[in-house]
Amino acid sequence: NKYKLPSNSAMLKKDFTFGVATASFQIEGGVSNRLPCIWDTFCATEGKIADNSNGDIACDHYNLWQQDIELINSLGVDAYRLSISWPRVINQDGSANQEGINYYIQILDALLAKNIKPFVTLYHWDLPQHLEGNGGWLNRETAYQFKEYADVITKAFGDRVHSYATFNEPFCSSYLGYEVGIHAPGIKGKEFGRKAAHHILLAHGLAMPVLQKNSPKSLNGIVLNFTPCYANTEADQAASDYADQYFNQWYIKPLFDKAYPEIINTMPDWQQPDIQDGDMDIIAQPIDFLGINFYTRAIYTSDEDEIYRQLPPPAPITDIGWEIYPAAFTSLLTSLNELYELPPVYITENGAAMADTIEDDKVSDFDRVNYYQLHLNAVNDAIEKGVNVVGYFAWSLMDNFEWAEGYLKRFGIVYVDYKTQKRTIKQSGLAYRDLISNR
Ligand code: GBH
Repeated sequence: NKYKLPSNSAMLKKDFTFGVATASFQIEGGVSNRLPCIWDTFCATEGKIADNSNGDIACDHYNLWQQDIELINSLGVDAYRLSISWPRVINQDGSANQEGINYYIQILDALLAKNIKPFVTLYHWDLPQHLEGNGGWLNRETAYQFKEYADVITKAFGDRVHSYATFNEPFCSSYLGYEVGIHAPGIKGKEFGRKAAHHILLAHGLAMPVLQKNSPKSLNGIVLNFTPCYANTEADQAASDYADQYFNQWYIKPLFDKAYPEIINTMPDWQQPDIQDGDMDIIAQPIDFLGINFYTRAIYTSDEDEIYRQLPPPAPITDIGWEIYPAAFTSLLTSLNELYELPPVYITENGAAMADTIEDDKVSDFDRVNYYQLHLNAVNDAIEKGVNVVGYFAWSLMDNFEWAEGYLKRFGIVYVDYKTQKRTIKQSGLAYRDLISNR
């Protein structure tokens, strides 16, 4: 129940950042103090969430934030990654909601008082519902609304924030939300995913100069998720490459190369994003850091209709069915490092849904401890191979609302009893605390 890294590991040096991460909709609750968002609506739609739950209370972090910051502090982390609920801080007319802004300022000040660096994500999927009413991310105008929101927030927060990320995982918002519809707003159709993705990337590019101007001292960038693509046979390699372009490179290539992957040229008109003159230059703004979220890999085979088809993940898998394959983490980092001129990299999320055994006041999660050990090693290997990884955040600080899985899947290094809202640090959390304090 201890994490071990080589004693000369760069991850054990003072300037490497260890943190924990959460997202607003997944932990806050406090629903009556904000405008509705697309996840409220999605949860209210029968059959969308595995346990028919919603985010009305979640971890009640809206009320329990002080004790949660004590908890974060007790883990000894250097940094805390949180997200801002757009519908809590901006009114329907676009003006600032001072009550919502003050809520976050209290949190930021409490973190700073404990020497914990705030890493703030502006968009972790909770789009204000009224903007979805105007087309959401299918409407180019939403990108300009996001820029305004970024302007209000960065002015209000002043110099409190160590790092801003514009978006968390544009892949999830666009593909899962607007193409396969298993996430809010639940829109389905191959004609929508790429269009939504383009407007999200445009919003990122429009907001970057605003962040740099209003918050010049913070590290400003974006968080992307990657699910590296594999093939079992030579014959399946082309299908796997296509999937990689479609699911992974689509979101990073425009940031560095001002272009979407080659496969865009083979896609029919009705699937094409609406790219206007200058858009690709706007998207490719310089970023101070790149956030990378990694959980698993995926194996593809060729398919006549869809070009690629994902094969069922082989064992070992986590509670949510994702394969445990840490070698993909190392090769992802080294391959991105070869493909692009990367700024410093933060691992902004990594973690696992695993079963917990609760006995008295002890929560045992040996499989999660093992997952973290394997993936910390994988990051260390990438650093040894020359990738400039400067920080690592565990997903997640505590069990929370796991999107379409509701409260059934637990990713926390802290256990949450949803009846009492009691938090108990799991074995995996205690091991994380020890790793950090023994540096
Ligand atoms: C993150 O998304 C989110 O940022 C966070 O809010 C969330 O709680 C956390 O992960 C856990 O889900 O079908 O085997 O190919 C991660 C999203 C996870 C999407 C892996 C693609 C592929 C699984 N990605 N998934 S597989």
